Amino acid sequence: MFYYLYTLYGHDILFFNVFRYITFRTVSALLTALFISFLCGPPLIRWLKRHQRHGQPIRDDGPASHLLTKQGTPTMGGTLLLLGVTLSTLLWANLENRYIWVVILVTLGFGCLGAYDDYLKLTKNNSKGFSGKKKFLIQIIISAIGAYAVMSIGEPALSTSTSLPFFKNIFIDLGYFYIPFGIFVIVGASNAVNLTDGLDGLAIGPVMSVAACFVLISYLVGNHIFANYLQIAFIPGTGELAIFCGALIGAGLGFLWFNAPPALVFMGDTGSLSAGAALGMISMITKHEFILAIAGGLFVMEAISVILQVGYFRLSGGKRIFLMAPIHHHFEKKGWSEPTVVFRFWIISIVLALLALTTLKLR
Ligand code: 57M
Repeated sequence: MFYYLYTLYGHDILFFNVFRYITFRTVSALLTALFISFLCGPPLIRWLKRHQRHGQPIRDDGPASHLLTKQGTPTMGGTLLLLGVTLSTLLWANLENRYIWVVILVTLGFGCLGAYDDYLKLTKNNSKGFSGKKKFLIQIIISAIGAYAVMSIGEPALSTSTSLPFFKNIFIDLGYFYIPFGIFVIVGASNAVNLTDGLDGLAIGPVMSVAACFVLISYLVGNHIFANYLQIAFIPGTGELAIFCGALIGAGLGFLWFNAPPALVFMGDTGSLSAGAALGMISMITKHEFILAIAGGLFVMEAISVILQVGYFRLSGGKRIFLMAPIHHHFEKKGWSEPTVVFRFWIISIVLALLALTTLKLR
């Protein structure tokens, strides 16, 4: 919306020219989303607590400490995240940019799916929720639509391609395999964040570090001078995604204010599925899906720990590789306190985001 102040009145009112700059609008989107979270957080948490008699159902087979400390905590705090991201992006992004609408709609689609799952868990008061198969099918459908939209909007030359880190100007054209690839990226990112969200603040930290990484990547990929200098894909219009990423960081900081240990609210599948899908979508539009795997390496590590644990458990007739999966529970079982696990996983995430950014130069 503010972008229109520049296009409509920038010539007459000099100050409005500031709204043309992506950098200014990205920082403004971050601060706006943070403000929205602080404003709406307390009343939303009170409302969630009032309408969730028992709060998040806590499984009895998890770490014993969880049963003692987490009973009654409301979930679906992801609505706060989605409110901040969506409102702030609508205020600060150029709404004629179709990439912005694709990311917002896919994010909200996954958010609604997660909210329905959270609602079923609450009404049934068990951690089962929506049928896994149906949930997975809906995720595939939304992701396929998102991938197709990216194909249709994108530059024809690169619409079905992706880039490889460390290689200059090498693009792999996936043709129609781009859609299954997109489904894998978006559904994979969404569920990896979902699995990671098992300790206070654990998921939102890396979501913000990855979003910060993609603020820069979106800006560079959308700027032909920087893209040519770094010899990465130049994709006009992706710069606006920096504003969405800025809003995601701001809303994430606001959510973390209430999710910091001991959490007053959990994001729920409402937040974890949507945040992961958003990052997956942005990595596809900027043609840096493999960079997402590096910057989001913590999410990859968590998902792989589950795959290895479940696979080995089935193949070995009940033996385990980890004390408990996902891997954050393994360290809890080894005696690390919850904040210790969270802060150390954040450190890993920040290092991975910095490594991911270095690949832009190491080509
Ligand atoms: C997503 N959900 C948290 C909260 C959050 C196949 C198996 C690995 C699946 C996995 C699973 O159930 N994953 C679901 C993780 C849950 O958090 C809710 O879910 C939302 C995210 N989707 O927003 O609403 C619990 O996590 C804790 N929590 C916090 N603070 C937060 O800010 O403390 C969450 C957010 C909450 C709360 O206690 O209730 C979760 O952990 O379920 N299963 C598991 O992760 C389980 N692992 C497991 O079964 N391992 C087995 C095999 C099957 C791999 C093994 O290792 O042998 C663990 N989780 C639980 N109990 N709850 C361990 C058992």
